[in-house]
Amino acid sequence: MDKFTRNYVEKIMSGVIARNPGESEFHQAVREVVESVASYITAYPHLMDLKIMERMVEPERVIIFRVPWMDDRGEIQINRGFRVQMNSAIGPYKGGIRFHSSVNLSIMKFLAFEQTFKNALTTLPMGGAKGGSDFNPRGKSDAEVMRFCQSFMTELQRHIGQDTDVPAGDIGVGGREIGYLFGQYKRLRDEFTGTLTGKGLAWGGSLLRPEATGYGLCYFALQMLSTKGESFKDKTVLVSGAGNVAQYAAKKAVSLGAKVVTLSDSDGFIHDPEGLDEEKLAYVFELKNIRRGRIKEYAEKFPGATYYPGERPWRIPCDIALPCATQNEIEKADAENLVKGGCMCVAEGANMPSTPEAIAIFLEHKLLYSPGKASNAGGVATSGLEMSQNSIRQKWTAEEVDAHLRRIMSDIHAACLKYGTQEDGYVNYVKGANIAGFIKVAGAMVDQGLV
Ligand code: NDP
Ligand code: 2IT
Repeated sequence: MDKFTRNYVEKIMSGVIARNPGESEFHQAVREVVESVASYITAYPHLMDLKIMERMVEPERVIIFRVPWMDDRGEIQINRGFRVQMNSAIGPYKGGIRFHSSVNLSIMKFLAFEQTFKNALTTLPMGGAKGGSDFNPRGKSDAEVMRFCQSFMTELQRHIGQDTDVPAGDIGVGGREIGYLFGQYKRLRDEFTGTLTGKGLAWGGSLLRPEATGYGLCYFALQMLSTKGESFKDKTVLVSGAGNVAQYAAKKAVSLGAKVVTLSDSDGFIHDPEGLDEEKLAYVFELKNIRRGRIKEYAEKFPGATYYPGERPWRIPCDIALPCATQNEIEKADAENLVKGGCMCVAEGANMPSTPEAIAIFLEHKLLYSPGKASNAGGVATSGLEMSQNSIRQKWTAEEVDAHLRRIMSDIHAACLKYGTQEDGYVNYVKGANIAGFIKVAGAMVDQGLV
């Protein structure tokens, strides 16, 4: 990077840090994108004159609201709700809702910022947004979750709509929560529209939306592996998380011939050296989705597996790592362990699971490494397909949706190769994804004038 471009990066970053003090996750996400696209921007000075990057880092709208609700004991609880509408240059705002005790404005902004570029990569017309609450669903009854969702939607409904902003799930928000949110939206607005995605199959949902992020991740990783003549066959795979993305990533990896040996949650991880099979996967689906249990129960059920409390999976030797839990779950020492353990490919299912120091290790050792905004885009892409089906009031078959998903993941991979292939042939997927996403959004912003 030349001096002029380096100065440009630091000028943008000092502005972002001054205007968003203490929001470290947001700073981290912005820096990664700005460092990737700065050389492109300084080569096209009109993008500097139009202050495209300065506009991209300022959300179009941020909504913060009180969410009061009553728990099962009759005690009043107050949570904070968020919706960050980051960028609508290429379509209505689109992005998930996260319910987790760690949710704050920094996390909402980083996710909405990432979403903007991810959605651009999907080839579909969707802007970027994210929402959520510091509500912790763990240990709550169905009735408490329902009352919380109804209160959350009572405020959110005035800011969303099928042509305005279309939320979906994320951590802590799955089919149950989308159901309660949709029911309240429909009641308040008296309209049955595709304003939320991830809906149930009987009421507007798309086949394969639950599977889409994990399946799409494996389709993308397969494309990465095939650049080296490799596949999932007989590979040892580490998966982190045990939720929606992790479950379907593990399922697809197993069906492609891999041996998946770990899963995790925020309390620890399980290592099953024999690998998950159909029976074990079915147990995990029942444990997590029906009983809402903890992953340590896996090791009680299958004695060949060991539970490691308070640890992450990354020190287990592997060929492929699929982080599918949360942001910054792979730190520098974890990345070093992965390299030491023989890992050749890290494909992110979660959003920003690797710290900048970890990414530097992957790039230095020339691993196949893809950022979440490229490799986990299958989820939001299939949300886009759900919106299409809602608009034309039709329902596609699983085969049709899967064919779209495969094509989209392959197009995203091609875009990464186009903008990320270095002179020595190494593909920097971070750079590729960021530049490809940026070009689309920036072009639309230029066309639409100063708005
Ligand atoms: P789920 O709520 O279904 O599962 C989340 C999993 O991650 C759980 O096992 C959870 O464990 C674990 N986890 C959450 N927070 C932490 C934490 N702070 N530290 C360690 N583990 C944690 O969420 P999803 O599977 O939907 O989401 C997982 C990741 O994928 C997130 O980064 C999300 O943003 C991303 N993503 C999701 C998409 C989707 O379609 N759902 C699409 C694209 C990306 P515990 O039960 O202990 O909290
Ligand atoms: O991070 C993500 O892409 C999601 N949580 C899915 C968003 C969506 O609108 O389907």
